Amino acid sequence: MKPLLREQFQGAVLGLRTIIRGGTFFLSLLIRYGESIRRKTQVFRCDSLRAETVLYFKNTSVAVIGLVALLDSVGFSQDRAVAIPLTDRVQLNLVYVPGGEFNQGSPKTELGRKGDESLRRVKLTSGFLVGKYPVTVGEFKAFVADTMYKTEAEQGKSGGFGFDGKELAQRPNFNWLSPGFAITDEHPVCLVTVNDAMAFLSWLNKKTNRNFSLPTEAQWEYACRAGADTRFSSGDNESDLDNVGWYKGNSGDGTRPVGKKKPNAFGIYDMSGNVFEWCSDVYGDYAKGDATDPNQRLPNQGDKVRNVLRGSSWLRPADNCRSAARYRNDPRSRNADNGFRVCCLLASELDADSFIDIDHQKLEGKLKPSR
Ligand SMILES: [Ca+2]
Repeated sequence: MKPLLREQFQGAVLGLRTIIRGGTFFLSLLIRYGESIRRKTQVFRCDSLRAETVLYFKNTSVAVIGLVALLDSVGFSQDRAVAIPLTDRVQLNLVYVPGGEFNQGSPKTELGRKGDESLRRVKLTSGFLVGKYPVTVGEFKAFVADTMYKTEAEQGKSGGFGFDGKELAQRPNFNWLSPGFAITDEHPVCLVTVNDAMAFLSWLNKKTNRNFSLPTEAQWEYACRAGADTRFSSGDNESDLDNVGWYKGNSGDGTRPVGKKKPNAFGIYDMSGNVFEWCSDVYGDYAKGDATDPNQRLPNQGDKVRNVLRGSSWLRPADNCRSAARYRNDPRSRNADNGFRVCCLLASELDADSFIDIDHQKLEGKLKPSR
């Protein structure tokens, strides 16, 4: 879908590798040169000069080794991007997110905070791959072309909730192909229900022999924050949100093509705003205390079963786009600001490597740079 981006990415990795190799070569020269000076100074028995020279080269070597390691680690994390071909033109881009711990929810002092965001420490024991973007119209088209799938908004007679120029309203002709505003293949798919998302995921799993799912609410927030405890992944202010997300304040009347704002620290785009994203959890209060790999299966007592939606949308104000903000809806609801993002839990880092090797090979064969 984005061959140019892919080439830029490969170019960056190649550049980094060249720097690392060049740095290593330079280091070996330094060591050899240092050795010859050391020998010479020994000959002249200039002990203090010798000691200084040795110290200098020792420190330089440590600095260069550190720099090489740093560059290498950057190259390593960049390598953790995966692209899976869906057709000969369309690819699904994924980012590797390592397991870890984070503070889910928001502190009581956070501006715009709601009562259902109680702070807790969450541990995610496994790394996972997550969509670099929300699933796009182009990617959803690939699925529909293969399966002739009809979304829930297309199945009945009442249609979905599209944008009527003022607000979301239900009309028979509103569906993922006609949400009430202009879209291209690069826009996030919207007007999809949980069942629609699950149908896409089961097609993807058959196609790739993997185990894709919707992210859990905790995986989603961890991936969204990318290490940031601020209101948005990019900072605390509305201007920070403007850098990373499409919301009511900057989007106009509709979704926007994915990947046009800045990514977060994990390299993931459009988490805040653009479309809400379905999560696998049923909405309910967070359980008290710390949690490991939480995935809520039961609603609060007396509540209907509703699925969690995260990230908010083009239709909502900044507060709703905070990383901790939670929303929920009937899993069958079909709105022009609801979409989803894929997730694939990995058993180990090794699993990520096998994924990357295989899919890069597939990619080389199937996606020609000329396209
Ligand atoms: Ca989003």
